[in-house]
Amino acid sequence: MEKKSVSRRNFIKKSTMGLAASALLPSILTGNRAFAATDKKKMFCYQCEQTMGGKGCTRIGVCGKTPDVAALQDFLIHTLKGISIAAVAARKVGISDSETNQFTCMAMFSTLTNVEFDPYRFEDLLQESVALRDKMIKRVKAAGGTISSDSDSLTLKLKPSLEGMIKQGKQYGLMSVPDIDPDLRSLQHMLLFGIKGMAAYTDHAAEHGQEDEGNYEFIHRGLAAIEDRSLDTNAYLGLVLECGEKNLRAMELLSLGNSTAYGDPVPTKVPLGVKKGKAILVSGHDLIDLEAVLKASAGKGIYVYTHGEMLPSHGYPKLKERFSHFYGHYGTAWQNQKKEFAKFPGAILMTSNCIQKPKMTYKKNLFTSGTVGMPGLTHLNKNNLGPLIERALELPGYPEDKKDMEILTGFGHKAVLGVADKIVAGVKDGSIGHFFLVGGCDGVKKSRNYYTEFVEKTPDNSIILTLACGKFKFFRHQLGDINGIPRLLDVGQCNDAHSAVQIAVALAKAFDTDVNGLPLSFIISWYEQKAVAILYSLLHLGIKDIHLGPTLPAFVTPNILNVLVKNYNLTPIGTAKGDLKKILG
Ligand code: FSO
Ligand code: SF4
Repeated sequence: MEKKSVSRRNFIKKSTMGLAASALLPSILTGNRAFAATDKKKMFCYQCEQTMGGKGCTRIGVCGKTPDVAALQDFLIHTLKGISIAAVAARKVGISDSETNQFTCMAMFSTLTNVEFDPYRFEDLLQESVALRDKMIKRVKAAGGTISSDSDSLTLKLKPSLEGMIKQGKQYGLMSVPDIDPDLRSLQHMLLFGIKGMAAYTDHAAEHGQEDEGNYEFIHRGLAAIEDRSLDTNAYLGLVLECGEKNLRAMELLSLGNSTAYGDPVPTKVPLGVKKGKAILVSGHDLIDLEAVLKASAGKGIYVYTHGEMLPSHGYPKLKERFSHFYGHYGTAWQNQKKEFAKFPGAILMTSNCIQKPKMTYKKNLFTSGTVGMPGLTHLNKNNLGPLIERALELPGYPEDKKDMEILTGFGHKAVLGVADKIVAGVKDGSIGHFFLVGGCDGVKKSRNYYTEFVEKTPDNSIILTLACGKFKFFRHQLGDINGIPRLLDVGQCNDAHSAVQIAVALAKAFDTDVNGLPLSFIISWYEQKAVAILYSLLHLGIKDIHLGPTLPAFVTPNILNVLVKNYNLTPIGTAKGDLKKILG
């Protein structure tokens, strides 16, 4: 494979140049004028759990995505299918292009829920996408290869204006292929959303220089397959499971990147209180950007706090040891940011999803980096954090120390397996009766309180592994310990599902069984497409009896759900009490 030629960080967003993008938007981008009054369905998106009415967002996204941005995202995905068809042909003649591979992942990532809301960013991505496609087609032809597909994703030309691209993009909505069998469409969308999640992890891992040609090959083959009208349901089911397999590898690479850079996570106490002084809050998943913030803010009287999915970063020894101003954790999960960011007395950096449209009260304090973006916010990169630091110094910070409890994080697979003998002995002598993995995403719905209640009701002789932002439903709970092992173990971010799998596989080995033979239950909460990819990884591993909630994906038809129920006994969550009774007998 060719060496990396570009970094996604080289891409300068228009908002980076100091333009408040929202102020520049023509009315077509901010109002409803782009669409005929009779057109009630201005968009269609059902990729996440909070989709309107459990069916689909058709007028505006519950997440705030506008019909214009939805059209641009759909259009971008379509052009990426063109790149993918060309990339599949290119590999047949020995060409794999690093720039195209990385671009595909970064562009896919920008279409995940709560990532990129800036239409101008999609204009740039579309132009880059079509340029890369054309370059790839030329290279295939020059190498004697052939591209036989008749998909217009290979030939379409972009309209010259953003307004034109929005209109053009309307043709490529999720429901745009007429007369397609609903089960086939369901599987195509399952594949698309899984690839989106996998692409996000692949993009993060590539930042660390951790890449695998096999994953890029799959992403292109999978996206190209969605344009292939000859495939049947079995072929798509196979690709969905392969997506799960490749996603495990993507998460492994990210885990490797993080621990190579910052050490293997170790159990670490994280204060929930605050220190007197100026303050910066870092949210999202990107540890490289967090490190850059720590470097840029050192020696300036600023304390750095984590928010949301950034909590497990405290467990990485090389971050904790090097930066004494890396203090504690503030707030909970993404859906509470409007309330929590408004009260934070410092500057805030969002390094990945999930961003929400900011309130005026804290808009000037909020910055974005990486793939995430929002019109009107200043986008930064790790080499240019000046505006974040300046804003933190302008804002009051905390006037005095305030104590609160401490919580524990840093229970990656190496830390947990370091006490494997104690765990095995505990299971053998009956002091540990069951393991639960209660993890995944948090979200707005009240029905997510199931996860809090579930954890509260688990028996005292059970261990709870948790990961991702779903942990904020119970992260302050004091569950005690079993023979010195805390009952609540924070394995990490959503991508650390890889670590949880390592723990499960090692325990299965110790007990001479498989993961399904362990006293281990998976209680998963999903929200966006990374969680979708993780679910496929668990299915690929053959894990059965997964309890999934708070609702099932709208993009899975009853027939496809039946297949998952029949083969994996995938179960929607019921009541905490009822499910626990069923599980424990
Ligand atoms: Fe949460 Fe958002 Fe980590 Fe997701 S912050 S919901 S699965 O983006 O990535 O768990
Ligand atoms: Fe609706 Fe979710 Fe799509 Fe946003 S990402 S438009 S909330 S389905």
